[in-house]
Amino acid sequence: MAKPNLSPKIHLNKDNFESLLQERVNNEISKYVINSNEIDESMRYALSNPGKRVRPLLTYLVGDVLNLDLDKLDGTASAIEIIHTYSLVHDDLPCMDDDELRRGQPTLHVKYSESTAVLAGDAMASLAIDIILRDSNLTSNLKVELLQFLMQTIGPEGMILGQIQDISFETMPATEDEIIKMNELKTGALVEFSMLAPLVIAGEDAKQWEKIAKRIGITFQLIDDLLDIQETKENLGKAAKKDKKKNKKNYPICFGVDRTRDKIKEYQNEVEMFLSEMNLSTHPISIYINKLFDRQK
Ligand code: GRG
Repeated sequence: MAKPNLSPKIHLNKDNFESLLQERVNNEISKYVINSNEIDESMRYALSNPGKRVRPLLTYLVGDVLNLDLDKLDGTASAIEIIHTYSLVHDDLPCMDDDELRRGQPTLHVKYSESTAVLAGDAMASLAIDIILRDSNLTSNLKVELLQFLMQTIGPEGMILGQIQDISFETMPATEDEIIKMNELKTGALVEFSMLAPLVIAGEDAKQWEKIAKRIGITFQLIDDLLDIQETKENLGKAAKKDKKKNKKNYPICFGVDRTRDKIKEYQNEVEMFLSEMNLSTHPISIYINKLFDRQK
């Protein structure tokens, strides 16, 4: 008698992939924050608020293209969303962007306290690293490779550098190249990691994907900046129309909405061309990437 298949391969299609993958990563994350103390409670609060889960979805979708068993990506996808949530919690602090609303709920420091928000962010960084270290689906060599890449992504040459540039530019001028570089570091780096981590796990060449991921990462921030100007806080679930008041040097503030839209279109066309060259135009990854380019929140 044939053995029952305990881990059937999920067939992602254009109608089911988004809800299936969101549910998958939410389910994974809920396994890691289970204690009934204040730090776990505050992390659970931040992690269970309804984010779009863009980064883990990109990880799973690239993994699907590579025909990877999605079990091999669960730990990494969860770690990525946890790091992203940590960055939002710290970004919202009074000493940074000083925001009171995130994902439609009071920010963590408003709900709990500033010290809890600092510690919850720190704890999420440790937790994410620990999840990768303990992932029984990955070899030791892969864990080291992934963690080195993740540390470069989030560290003083990655997201943290981008964030400090963002803050510094509030009180000094910035060139177009500097603004694009800041976007690439503070936002693009983690998007790139999300898309390239499956290639590390699959042991495959990442050259073509690097070009795609870089453009999506930068564009994700350009769209975020446009939405800040054009949307309401009710739609976004976070503060809107704040960047100008804070003297932020983002792309639409410095170069206008039309030029920002042109820049987004230029990157979108290039990404579409790369995906088409890889015969992926009808794969869910292309559908999802187009959705990101057209997003309203
Ligand atoms: C090193 C992780 C880390 C943090 C320290 C605070 C900080 C440095 C960096 C902040 C980077 C940051 C918040 C960039 C903005 C990225 C961005 C566009 C966030 C919004 O992402 P969405 O739209 O949000 O995916 P949801 O809520 O849907 O997850």
